[in-house]
Amino acid sequence: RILKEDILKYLNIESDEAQMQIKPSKPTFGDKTEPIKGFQKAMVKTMTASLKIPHFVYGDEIVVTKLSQLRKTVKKLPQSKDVKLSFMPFFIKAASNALQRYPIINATVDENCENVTYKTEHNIGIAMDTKMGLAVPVIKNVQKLSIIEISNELNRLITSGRDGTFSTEDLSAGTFTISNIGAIGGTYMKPVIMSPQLALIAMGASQILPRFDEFNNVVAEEILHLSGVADHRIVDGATMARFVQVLKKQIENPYLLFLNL
Ligand code: CAO
Repeated sequence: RILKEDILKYLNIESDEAQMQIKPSKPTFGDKTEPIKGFQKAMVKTMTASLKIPHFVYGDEIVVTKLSQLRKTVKKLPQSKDVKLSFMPFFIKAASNALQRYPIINATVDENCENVTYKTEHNIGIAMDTKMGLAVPVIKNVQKLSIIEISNELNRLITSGRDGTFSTEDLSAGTFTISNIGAIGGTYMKPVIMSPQLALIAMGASQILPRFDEFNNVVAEEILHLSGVADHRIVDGATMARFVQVLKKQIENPYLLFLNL
């Protein structure tokens, strides 16, 4: 059962403010027309362009039991009391490690689909639900950052999203995107590529579910579902599947994030 407090926690807002946001807005009488502007206008342009691309969707489940335990252990450390370490910095690092092995996933394509550019920087866009609407700020050069550095940069961008203070630089030069829709809720998604990028992954909400262990005993595991999409003109299903399997292995065995084996 999802408690109201859980929803408030996910939304990260105070209860009075939440009352306003969770309750459906009061019915108004008469139709209302308003101009499409700002981030929504950008969404019209980018999503219309993206949906012209032949996408394929690929999904898998990821066991995050060990990652959750790691987060709980880190949270208890006195030196981490000022660090807000959600699942995201781990997902971002795992994606970057996997991108190193599959550079075609971190490439862009030109408008007429004649040239592919392999990018050296892992500039990972984060789909973000901000008060202005959907924004995709970018964490630059993830391949050079530690998980704590990624977390600090993510939290800076979350604050900018909340305050409406993104710079143009924050919103540009993405080479791959992650959408953590699970922070709000939901299991599966069919995401849309951020053209000219070639792939994107979306993470669902983690759930405790029964699974079999190696001795065929039923055990409780924390599981989330990943839904990935790729531009099928350039990326084939097998490459995307291999990329996701590397990423999945890193998330399921978090020590691999540091060793990147
Ligand atoms: N499953 C379960 N719990 C999750 C979760 C998931 N997939 N993702 C986050 N959570 C938990 C976090 O662990 C945190 O709990 P604790 O405080 O106990 O650690 C809580 O939810 C709040 O997380 P958060 O939202 O503050 O932080 P985040 O780094 O996980 O996510 C951001 C940041 C920006 C990705 C997220 O806030 C957001 O905007 N998500 C929506 C993305 C979106 O709109 N996608 C759609 C794109 S297409 O329109």
